[in-house]
This record gives sequence, structure tokens and C-alpha cells, in this order.
Amino acid sequence: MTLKIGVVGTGAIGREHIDRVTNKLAGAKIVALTDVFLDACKQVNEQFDLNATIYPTDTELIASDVDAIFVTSFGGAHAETVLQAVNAGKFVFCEKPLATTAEDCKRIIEAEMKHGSRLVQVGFMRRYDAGYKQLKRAMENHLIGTPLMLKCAHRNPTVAENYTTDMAVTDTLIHEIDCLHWLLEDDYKNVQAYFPRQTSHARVYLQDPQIFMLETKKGVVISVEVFVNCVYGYDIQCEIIGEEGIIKLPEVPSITVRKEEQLSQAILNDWKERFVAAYDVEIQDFIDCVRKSKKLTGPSSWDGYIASVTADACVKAQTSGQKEPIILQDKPAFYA
Ligand code: NAI
Ligand code: ISE
Repeated sequence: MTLKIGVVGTGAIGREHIDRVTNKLAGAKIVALTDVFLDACKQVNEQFDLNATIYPTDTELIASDVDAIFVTSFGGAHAETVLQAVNAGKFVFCEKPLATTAEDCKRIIEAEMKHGSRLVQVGFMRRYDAGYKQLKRAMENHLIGTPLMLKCAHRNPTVAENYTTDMAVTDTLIHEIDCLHWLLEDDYKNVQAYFPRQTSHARVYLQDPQIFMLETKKGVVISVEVFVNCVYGYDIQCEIIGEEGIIKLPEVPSITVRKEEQLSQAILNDWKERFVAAYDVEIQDFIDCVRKSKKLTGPSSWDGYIASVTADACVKAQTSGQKEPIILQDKPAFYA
């Protein structure tokens, strides 16, 4: 059976996912669209030759005969759409963040538990990236013994004018928040934020770069540099230092050039290119799980909740300058 997908939010990443489902992946079809700007849906229908039904609201789209919903709208709108879809018993792939408050994440968790099986996957695509998967395997095989410290960086060449200091957490650091606790199989305990000297490439109201020091329950100390006007490229770094050795996220493969007395390698400029393969694998995995077993295995609503609670503490740490505790509820057996 071909999975019938409805998309809520036909902006940048919505279109990326529509393109991959339509032109690259197998087993699914985009049959329904909605957006607060309905013209955007018309454009998408034409651009990808979809002939999808355009619904004026997410409520009507969810009530149609779609099997699954992609939630790719603005982050603040995710929770209400996801809740409606879960209450209707529909599968959901929700781009990060699952919701912008921990309370809303809890409402989604409660609705999903009431339904009785997992319906929601959150778009933390790094778990599907080949390099991060190698790190995960190395950790599972205890290649470097007990992990002690992590040094990570999330660098963008530049960001849009509406990017604010807290978005360094809610838009950017959120990816590290998810994938680092997954790599370590450990929960966060506290976080402190540091503001180094500001780059002259950032707008005056944006603190850039920022450094977050996270401590886990097992005592691992993690530093993540978020530097979103680094100018030189899109660069993701992750190094895990253990008792027996060090492992590092591989660089994106690229030819080395020897020319004019220089030895060089290209650095990517765009997050879409850096994680293109991970998005493909992530969405194919969602489609396959729903079609073949109706059992989702990707990042869950609980992972969305962890990210939300941790992000709240990170944002608080930005203004307090203090170590802020990260306090999670006990994990329900449902998400074990
Ligand atoms: P965008 O602004 O390009 O697109 C969002 C679309 O949603 C717009 O067309 C807007 O009109 C529509 N929209 C807003 N509120 C709506 C509502 N209540 N109902 C229906 N449509 C609504 O934003 P972008 O970059 O596509 O981001 C969308 C989401 O995807 C965000 O949550 C963002 O954080 C996430 N994202 C995830 C990435 C990843 O690497 N996993 C990368 C980029 C974005
Ligand atoms: C963007 O919203 C994303 O989610 C990308 O994955 C991230 O790397 C980028 O920094 C964000 O702006």
C-alpha cells in the first residue's frame, strides 16, 4: 500500500521533504497540503506536479483519508497540529521542535499513551547521519571506554535577520541537545552558558558566538560552541574523549586540491547539503515503519520532551549566567 501523506506547512523544509517523497523515496505519495498561505500550496502543487488536495486548515487535512501527516510549519504551531493528529490516530512526522514548551510536549505524550502505541516521530535527523551512526556504534562497542568529555561545534556561515539570541538554543543547539544524549545514553543534569567576545559579523542584538557547558548525570562534561556568523561555511564538529581514546565525527568527504602552493579541501555552506542523506534515510525509515509494521523506531515524543526541557534550561542559562538544573520527569515505560 502506498502511504498517503498530508503536509502542514509548505515552506523551506516542507518543500524539501515533499521533493524527496515525490522524486527520491519509495512507498509514499503527497496527497494533501495546507499552509496559512494557501498560495504556497498552489505553488507546491505546480512545482512538484502533485495534484494534491489543498485544505484550508490542518483540522480538515487531518480529517481527510491521509495515513500520515508531515508537520513542517513554524515551530510555535507544531503542538496543536500534532495533538489533533494523534487524537485522530494518525501517524505524524514532526519537524523539530515537537513543541515550544515542555507542557505541550507532555500533552502530546499523554495523548500518544492514551492511543496506546507510538504515532509520532520527531525530525532529529542527525541520528540518521552516517557519521553520527559510526560514533553511536563506537560508543555501543565501548571503543574508547568510558566517555569523559565532548567538544562540539555548530557553525553556520550566516543567519537570517530575524534570528535572535535564544534561537541559538531553540533553532540550532537543539540538534546537539538531541543527538548527544542519544550518543551517550545519559541524561543531562545542568547547563551554563558563556558569551565570548561578539563577532563583528553578527547583528548588534545577536550574541554570537555562544558556548554551552552541559553536564550529564554520569558526570560527562560537554562543551558546544554555537557560532552562526562564522562566515567560512556550515561546519558541524563532535569529538568524544574517553578513557581509552578519542573518536571524532568524520569530515564531509571532498577531494583534496593541490594548487598554487596550497593543499585544500572544500567546506560545505548549507545545512541542507550537509544532511541531505540523513533526511532521505530518516523519511524513508518513517515511511517504511508505518507501512510495514506500524511501529515507529525514530526519535520519539519523549525525545521531543527531553529537548524542550533542556532547551528551556539553556535559554534560562543565557540570561542568568548561572548553572541551571535540567530536571526531567521519570521516563514512562511506554517509551522504553
Ligand atoms: P518556513 O518559514 O520556510 O516554512 C514554514 C511554513 O509553515 C510557511 O510556509 C508558513 O506559512 C507555514 N505555517 C506557519 N504556521 C502555520 C500554521 N499554523 N499552519 C499551517 N502552516 C503554517 O520554515 P522552515 O525553515 O521550513 O522550518 C519549518 C520547521 O522545520 C521549523 O520548525 C524548523 O525548526 C524546522 N526545520 C528543521 C530542520 C532540520 O534540519 N531538521 C531544518 C530547517 C527547518
Ligand atoms: C536550521 O533550522 C536547522 O534545523 C539546521 O539543521 C541547523 O543546522 C541550522 O543551524 C538551523 O538554522
